[in-house]
Parts: sequence; C-alpha cells; structure tokens
Amino acid sequence: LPVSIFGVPTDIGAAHRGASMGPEALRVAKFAEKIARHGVEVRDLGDVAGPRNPQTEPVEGYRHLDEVAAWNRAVFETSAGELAAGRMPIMLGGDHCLAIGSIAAVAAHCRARGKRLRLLWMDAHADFNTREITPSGNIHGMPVACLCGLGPGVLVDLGAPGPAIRPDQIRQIGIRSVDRGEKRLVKAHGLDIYDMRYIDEIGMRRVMEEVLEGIDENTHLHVSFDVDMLDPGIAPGTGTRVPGGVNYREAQLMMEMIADTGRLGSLDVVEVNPALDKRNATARLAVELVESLFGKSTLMRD
Ligand code: DIR
Ligand code: MN
Ligand code: MN
Ligand code: MN
Repeated sequence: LPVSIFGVPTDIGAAHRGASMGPEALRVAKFAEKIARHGVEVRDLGDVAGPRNPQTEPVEGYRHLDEVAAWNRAVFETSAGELAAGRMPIMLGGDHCLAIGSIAAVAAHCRARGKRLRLLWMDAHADFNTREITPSGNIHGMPVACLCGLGPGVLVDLGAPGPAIRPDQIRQIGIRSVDRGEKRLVKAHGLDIYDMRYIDEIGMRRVMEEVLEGIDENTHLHVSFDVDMLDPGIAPGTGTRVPGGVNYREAQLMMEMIADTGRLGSLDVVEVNPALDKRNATARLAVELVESLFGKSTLMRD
C-alpha cells in the first residue's frame, strides 16, 4: 500500500503543552525518508489545520471540547480521503485525542468495504475515561471510550451516528496506568487488556500471538501507537511518563510481528513531545520502530 503521512500539530487534548511539535520532531527524525527505504511509496501531505490551544479549564468534564472536535473533523476528512484513494494514512500527532478522528475514518472505511477491523492500542494508559470519571478532563484520556460510543455526540458521531467500533475489536498493549473509575468501566465493557504484568508473566512473543490471533486476508489492522507505551528510560519525550514500560527489544518484536502479518492498514504515532525530550531521542526511536513495522529486520527471514 502506498503511504500518506500527515501531521496534526496540536496538544489540545493533553495535560502538557508541546505534543503540538510532535509532527516536526518526527520529520526531523526522517520519518518519511526512512520508511521509504523499505520499498513503500511515501507522500507527506504536510499538516492539517485547527484551532489554537486556549488553555482553559474543563467545562462539564471536558477540556477544550469544541477545539478537540474541530481538530478531529479535520483528521477524519484527511484519513477518509487517503483511505478512499487506496492509500495508508499515517497520522503524526499531536496528542492521542486525535485517534478518535483517524479511527472513526478507518471504521467507516472498513464498514463500507466489508473489512474486519482490528485495533491495536499501544499505550501506558487505557484511554477509557468519560466525563463522569475523568480525573483531569483531558480528552486524550478518553479516545477509546469515545470510539466505543461513550462520549459526547461531537466525538462519537464523527463518521456515522453511534459507536465507531466495538470493544471486541480492540487489543490494548503495554497498559500500566488506569484511573480508579476507568478500571471499573474497562471491566464492564470487557476490553482486552495486555497489561505490563501479563507481558512480564507470559512474554511479548506470546502476547503478540494472542493479540494477532484470528487476523486474516480480510482484516484491516490499525495501530495506534502512543509513545508512552515505551519505558520512559528509552522514551522520555512524552507528557505522561509511567515507569515500567515496554523495553527496546520487546517493542521491536511487537513491530516485527505486526509487519509479518502484512495486514497493517493505518497508523497513528502520537504523544511525542520534543519539549520534554533529550536530543529528539523519542522521535528517533519512534521512527526506528515504525521502520520495523514496515519490514526492516536484521536478516532475511522467510
Ligand atoms: C489520565 C492520563 N488517564 C487521564 N491519560 C493519558 O488524564 O485521563 N495519558 N492518556 O496519555
Ligand atoms: Mn494514549
Ligand atoms: Mn498514554
Ligand atoms: Mn460513530
């Protein structure tokens, strides 16, 4: 599949400022050039536009809801356009609230074409908060809930009215920070969560086998990669660091096993915050991992 990358320079849904510089940090790390080395045609569409960050307090449980909705409408349109053109959209965030628009577009595309959607949510966080239970009001803690229909109409109904996806289409990996009310909610909705303890206990290889189980020729795989899934020791440049994350070898194995399926259809790379980074290390690591997602490996294996 030919690839279209586009930047979404905003931190509208996040706790810290600076993820708005993520797209440029990833470009400085040669995102497009490096994946092009692996035999894919890559086009950089530049950045999507949206409102500035007003830095206001949450209103009825949501911070910056109107602005988050505006950015997500723009993301939805861009992703939907690239999918319709037969290309693979790669969204460079920006904070994780933008995955609502990108995944709503993928879900609509899959529905129209009779494709099965599998969503791999790589994150330290479950991102399953709602206005009633959020400890922060930050919408980057809510995208999975919104995609499952738990959220405001302006975000839930972006593509078509009603939930964009069902919990059984989602696999979450790397999770180690779930808020109190959020724990109850993920349990109630039966989310499939491969948390760090599970990874420690059974190992990343077995985790990825389970996560990728049942994928066939008709499956569209969407990877939503929040770089805070990675251990902060190797990925310090992100706003909500949580100790005890996925290490370098585990992350490479994840990406290589996904590449082996040949079913990657779309990708988000989010929460890179160069203002908190050391020499752009986090963007550089993210690019290296995305190269593995596109088939970079040390040896020929077949
Ligand atoms: C926390 C932090 N769970 C919140 N969330 C996220 O504010 O809802 N950080 N997603 O990346
Ligand atoms: Mn996230
Ligand atoms: Mn996170
Ligand atoms: Mn919907």
